[in-house]
Amino acid sequence: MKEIGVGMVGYAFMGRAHGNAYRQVPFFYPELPVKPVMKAICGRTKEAVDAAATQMGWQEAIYDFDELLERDDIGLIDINTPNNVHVPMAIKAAEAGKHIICEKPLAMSVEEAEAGLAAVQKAGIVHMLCHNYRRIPAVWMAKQMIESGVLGQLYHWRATYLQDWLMDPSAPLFWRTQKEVAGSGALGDLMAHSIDLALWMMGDISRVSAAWKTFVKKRPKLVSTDGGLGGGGAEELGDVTVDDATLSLAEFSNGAIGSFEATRFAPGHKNSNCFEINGSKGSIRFNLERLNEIEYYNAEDDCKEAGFRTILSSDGCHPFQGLPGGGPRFWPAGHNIGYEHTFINTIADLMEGIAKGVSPNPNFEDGVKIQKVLAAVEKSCVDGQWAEV
Ligand code: SOE
Repeated sequence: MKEIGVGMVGYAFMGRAHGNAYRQVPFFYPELPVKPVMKAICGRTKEAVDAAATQMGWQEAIYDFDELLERDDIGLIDINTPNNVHVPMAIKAAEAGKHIICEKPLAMSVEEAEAGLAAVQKAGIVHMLCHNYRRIPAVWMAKQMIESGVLGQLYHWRATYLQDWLMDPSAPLFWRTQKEVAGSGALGDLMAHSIDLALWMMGDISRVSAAWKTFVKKRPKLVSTDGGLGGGGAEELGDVTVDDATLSLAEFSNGAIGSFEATRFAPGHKNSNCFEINGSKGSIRFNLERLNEIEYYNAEDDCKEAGFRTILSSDGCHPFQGLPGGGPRFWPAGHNIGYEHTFINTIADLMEGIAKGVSPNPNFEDGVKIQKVLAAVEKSCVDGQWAEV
């Protein structure tokens, strides 16, 4: 088996999710043509990077991104930083000839996303954007059902992505509350995932009409610099410059219409990423909090027996769940998988892509399309009008 050295930037929540995936992928995907080797993790705060390297099993800790790029034994750069440095880092990595996986959203603007795409295309490297929810077996199956015509003509897309972790008004300002670092709030952080799934399953969006709200407009300035919600306690308040919640209507090019809701202010919803699709022949619906299941209604069923059925997508016949020679990839049917497997499946497809020299979906091209929808939603929120994508 060939190997590729990985250099990962960032060690917070997403860094942990990606780091775990690199560790696990050779175990669950023994057939991979290329195996990742966890060469180095990179960040600016020495103690934190050192601790992350030890905990996750990276061979080295590096404190300078340029040093990571100089390493000949590193062929893949994994970017888990705040959003404002995604593209600048991706451009540098591409110029250094490294393959790239980057956290979402790709960029701060459409222009920046296009510059990132131009750089990876010019360099001819493999690129991927981490929208891990595509690679949930149930979600991948939903896409296959649509492609095979099970739902018929598509009429409706309905997505809600609800969380509640930022509701406490004493939670301090940090990068996710600052437009110049995050680009936007619930819009780019949460709705970006729903937009990615919608574009993938329903096709292009032609126009949107949206509204957003910031409920807590001022927060304590952050004292600590741990990159998360730790710290706070400062007397001085600063402005929250992103949306706490965004809602949007959408028209798709295929004639379907849709709605999106993304919020960090829905008590009780920890990571409730749901969608429902209605077509001429039936409906499907998905809820991340029950990620092993997809619900399906067949409009052609006999009236007496018709109803939503719950399909447990954990058998060898379901996407990602079986080994090529037969048998379960993870666990036997019904021994369910979780959040971390979405990243393991993503990294496995990235390794296949690197072996073949093909950028897996979603990649920077998809990133540009998502960014165009994000920009249109933002424009509509500001102008109070429908916005063309
Ligand atoms: C935000 O809370 C967050 O961590 C997002 O940044 C991730 O993309 C999402 O998958 C889970 O929630």
